[in-house]
Amino acid sequence: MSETPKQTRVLIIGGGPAGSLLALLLHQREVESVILELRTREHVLERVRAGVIEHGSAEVLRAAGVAGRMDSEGFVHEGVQVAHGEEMIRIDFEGLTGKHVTIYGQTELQRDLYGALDSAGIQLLDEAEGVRVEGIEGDSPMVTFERDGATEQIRCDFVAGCDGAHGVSNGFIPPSLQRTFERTYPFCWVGLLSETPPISDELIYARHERGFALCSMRSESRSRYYVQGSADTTLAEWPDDRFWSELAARLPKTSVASLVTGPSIEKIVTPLRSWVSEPLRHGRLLLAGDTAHVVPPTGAKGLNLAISDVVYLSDALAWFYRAGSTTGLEGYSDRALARVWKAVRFSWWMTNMLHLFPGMSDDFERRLQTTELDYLFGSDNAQRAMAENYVGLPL
Ligand code: RFL
Ligand code: PHB
Repeated sequence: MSETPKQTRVLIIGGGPAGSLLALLLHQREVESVILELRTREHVLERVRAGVIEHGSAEVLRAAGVAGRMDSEGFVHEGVQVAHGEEMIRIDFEGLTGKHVTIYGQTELQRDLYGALDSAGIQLLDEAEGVRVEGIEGDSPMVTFERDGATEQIRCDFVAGCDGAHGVSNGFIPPSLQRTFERTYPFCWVGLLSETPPISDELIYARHERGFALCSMRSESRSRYYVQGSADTTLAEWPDDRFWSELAARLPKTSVASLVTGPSIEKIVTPLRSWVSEPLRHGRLLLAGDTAHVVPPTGAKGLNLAISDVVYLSDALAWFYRAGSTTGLEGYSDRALARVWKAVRFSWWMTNMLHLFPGMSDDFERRLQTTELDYLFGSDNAQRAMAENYVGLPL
């Protein structure tokens, strides 16, 4: 294990995409940082998560020097398919917005980020447990944690909380100064990864009377699929056979003809919720990514918000170190939240339009849902609005 430094400028809690990219962006601006990660590197690199990189996020990764593999191995997608029963339309991102998205697994991106941290000599202390902070209301917070059986301390100028939805940083803001907003959706997603060629060249988002389904991919020979399940479902209820037949039942017959099934190599159940905690700053503590906001995966926005947060945060910190100005830091929370809420809205819209809501016996709500799709299918303007949000609003 590498030796723990006694102090640093920015102490980053969490070595996921938000924390790793923040450290790189700061390094480019000559601001030193240290990352504390709870898990082992191997564990972080094994997590299968996001797949869609927005147009602007890809540009950020290029400017940070970590896009080499993404550009050579990722897939440029100029549109997505939206299905409703047997009907299917294409949302033409490139034609409607002049932009596209890149399909590149978060697992691969995380590998690239760790490689870049190592090349830059940025310290990532993994297996750091029990992290706690003191003095965030003053000028030099102290961070204490346990590592390799010893209690360690690092003094810093700022603490960046990037420890994801199950982290602790968000809890360092006094509850009386925090406001949280939450919507839990009454269903979850069952996800399956398989060593099979993707069903189509583009992602398919499907609404069906049996529930939502999504077809995505990781490579020419690896596919990622999701189906909506009940809120309390467990993996035990989803043997591969059931998953494949349920997926096939929810897709248009023309697509099912190209579905290649095979054994799963990974399977998850993930709940769907929207959750935002405001503000993103308290004294010298700054929050970024899933620790401050979670969106349902339907809009493919979580990773992209982690990226935009750390772009804004690295700007604010660089400004502080370059010019001694706290203006950027003071404006960070509002600037980041303005973009976060637009992604919350889009993810909520996609989720509402495409899922079967168990309580939706109400004919009025059902009609509105199908009318929303009908409108999207028939209106260039509605398609443009979806495309604009999907490829990512400007940073
Ligand atoms: P992460 O990735 O959870 O990383 C946080 C890191 O902090 C560590 N940690 C701690 N470290 C120190 N001390 C503690 N006390 C700690 N507690 C936790 C963790 O071990 C971890 O390494 O959060 P970050 O960096 O904010 O990144 C957020 C993204 O990972 C997340 O938003 C996306 O994966 C969401 N997401 C998607 N986002 C997209 O933009 N496009 C997609 O297509 C997309 N698909 C998805 C998704 C998330 C999914 N799941 C599983 C929730 C699909 C799914 C199924
Ligand atoms: C994925 O490929 O895992 C994926 C793609 C699009 C989403 C969510 C997940 O909206």
